[in-house]
Amino acid sequence: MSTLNNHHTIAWHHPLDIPFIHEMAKITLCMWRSGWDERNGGNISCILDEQEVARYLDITHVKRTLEPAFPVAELAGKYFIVTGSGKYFKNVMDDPESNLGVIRVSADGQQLEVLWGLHNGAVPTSELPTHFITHRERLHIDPQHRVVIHNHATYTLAMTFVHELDERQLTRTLWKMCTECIVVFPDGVGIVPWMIPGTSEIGRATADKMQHYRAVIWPQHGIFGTGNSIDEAFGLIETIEKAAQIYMLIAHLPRRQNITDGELAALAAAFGVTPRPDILQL
Ligand code: 2HA
Ligand code: ZN
Repeated sequence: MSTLNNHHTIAWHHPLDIPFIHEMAKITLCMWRSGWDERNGGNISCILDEQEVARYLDITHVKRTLEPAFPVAELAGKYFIVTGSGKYFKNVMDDPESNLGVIRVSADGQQLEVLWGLHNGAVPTSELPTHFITHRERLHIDPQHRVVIHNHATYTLAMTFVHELDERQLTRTLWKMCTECIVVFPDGVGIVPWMIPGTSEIGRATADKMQHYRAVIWPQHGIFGTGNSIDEAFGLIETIEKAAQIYMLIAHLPRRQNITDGELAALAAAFGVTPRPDILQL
């Protein structure tokens, strides 16, 4: 790897010295170790600040351009670090340049400009349509939004086989599994129908849900979580997954006690969060 060292960029010797690349390598390895990203499962995209990218990479040098599935004028000029299509999360730490990419949406929104990584002709994640439309929707709602993470969280996926796929019912069940849940996702969890992954259609359906939720479940497939940072988006998925794990551990056992709806309402009040209405039965 060459060392860039001019007036605008900081000298660095290894991609893992770059904070936003190191953070992606760390989180992909963590997700793979959790068993949520078998083979090439899962994908991440994170909006980067132009100044932050320019500190480490030459943003005037476009290595190659790619066609997005559809024009993304609303994201024009934005920088993203993304996982590569078909890449294995377990390999990112050892070879970030083959498995990740830093891209910029061109000024007219018609092209993706590769600035770093995606070596050997690699392209961004197959779920880029879902990521892009989700970024667009979440940015409308929260200008601080930055991150979309998708993985195949095991118990969340298992739960979609045995629990009703009703957003209110599923959210209420999850809230009751761990005390922290209603505080972490007071807006609940959205669900789309089973659909073919990788398509603009599932992207649109997911992003429609993202107007109301920060996490969306794809039945029998996995979960999408969003947030203002990788920690926040990952923490959201982790918390939902923990609740789903508890559910799968106890669903078939007799229940002796529960967190009541009244207790959940009191908890939300104590932590200053407003739960999505019409879920708690008070
Ligand atoms: O990246 O997880 O949904 C592979 C997938 C597709
Ligand atoms: Zn997937």
